[in-house]
Amino acid sequence: MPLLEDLSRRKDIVIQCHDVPDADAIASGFALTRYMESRGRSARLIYSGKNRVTKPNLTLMLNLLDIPLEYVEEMPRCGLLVTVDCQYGAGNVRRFEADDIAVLDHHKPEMPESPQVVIRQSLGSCSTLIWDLMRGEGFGFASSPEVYNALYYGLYTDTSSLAELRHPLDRDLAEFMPADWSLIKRLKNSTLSREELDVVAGTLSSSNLIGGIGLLASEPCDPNILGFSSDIAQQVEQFNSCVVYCDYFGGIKLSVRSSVREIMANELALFLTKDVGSGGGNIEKAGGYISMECIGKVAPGVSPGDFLRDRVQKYQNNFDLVYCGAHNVDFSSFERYRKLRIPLGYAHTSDIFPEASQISVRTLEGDIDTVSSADTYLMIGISGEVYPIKRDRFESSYEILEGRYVIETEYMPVASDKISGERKALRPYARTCVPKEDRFIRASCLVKATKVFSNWDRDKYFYGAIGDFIAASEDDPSDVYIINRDIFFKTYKKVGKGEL
Ligand SMILES: [Mn+2]
Repeated sequence: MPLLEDLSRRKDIVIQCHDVPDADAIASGFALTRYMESRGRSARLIYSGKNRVTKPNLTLMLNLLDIPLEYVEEMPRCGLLVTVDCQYGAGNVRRFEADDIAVLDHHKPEMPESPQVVIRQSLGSCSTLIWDLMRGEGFGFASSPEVYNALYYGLYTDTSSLAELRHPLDRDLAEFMPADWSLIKRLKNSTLSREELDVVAGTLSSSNLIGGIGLLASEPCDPNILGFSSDIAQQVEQFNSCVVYCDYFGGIKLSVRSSVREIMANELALFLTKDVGSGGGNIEKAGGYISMECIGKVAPGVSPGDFLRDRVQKYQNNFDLVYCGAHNVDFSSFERYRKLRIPLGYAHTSDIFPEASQISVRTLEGDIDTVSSADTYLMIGISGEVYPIKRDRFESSYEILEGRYVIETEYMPVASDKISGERKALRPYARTCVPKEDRFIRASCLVKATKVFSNWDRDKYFYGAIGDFIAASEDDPSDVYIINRDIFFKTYKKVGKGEL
């Protein structure tokens, strides 16, 4: 039985937000109560802790959306306790005794997953998780726009005004249906109290410049306020990019901005949080979280501020830049590899949308923009990674196979028309192909992180970490690309001496 339906069959359901609830927690809990009502059940929505909700945008949210959030000191009668946007027993939520517990959250897991404990750390908000579950169980959002508006606002506030969307599902929620923009506008323009204005001022008055990156520490604050400080710091001429951070739930939260082609904010955020948290966003704006506990394992005794400063420094000292068509990498000196004949997917962009449509393909790695034409195909790799390829290059490199395309990936790519907004899943358009026998590349394992600027997209680059491979086709060394280490070993084989 699907999870929410299963939960809705319990008696005396109580849904608990974390202490000092934010818009994401409130939206998640509210949506869940409405789901229970849609199944003919009722649930109480509560929070506890030392402080009541006073933030102006939150009290307005509760009033405008008519959200029955109750402050409690003691647990009401409870058959099932569901914590949203937090985990049962964690430090940020009052612990109440309960026999039957469910957890729906998107923070760093602090408890084992189980059928009733769903923690999706890769999502930008808990609202995304709740929306995805409710949509999957047939909740009618169209007839309950207030539920969608709440979830939209939860996502909006947790991702610094949608600038730091991480997962394709976050983007899907943001575009699912039109939000009530006049409502969102009212809420978003009542977020800053005068105390918070002081926090912003304090942050901006203490900037450091490390190489070309501005590093600014903030007093603990709401992610939105952090994003706001970051937006201002980005305007500083000397900063190629900037990182603003503050203490946040047992770690630090980061907001990252970039103004130059050589640094993509999302990639910088991933680098800074690698192995110690999570990060993501788009090329200009991104965010992330670093857990204290993880720093303790990687660099015991180091403060989060020093840890971050060190990572920022490392980031700048440690990468090569390769511009396609204008590089001096000697690929002929690299080892020769053959692409294994593993079936891959491909689709004609002109099958999906009429020719010359501006399209955007949503994948786990982010959105890829291109224009549909009879000469542009999309390749779908073994891990569901997508990249555009020109028809002549495709025809010289791949053989078409008969039969249906079947591959399971964590998130199946979706293409949308950028003008009309129409969305189509790639799967029905995908066909199967295999690399031709005689396709060789020259490749080398990276000993230094490298950014490759391709001809496909002027604004983005492919980031290769140490251990990934840099490669070029033997007959066209100007076409340089990066291949993820795991994918490389699954799809390429070194050509032995006898085969040369
Ligand atoms: Mn949240």
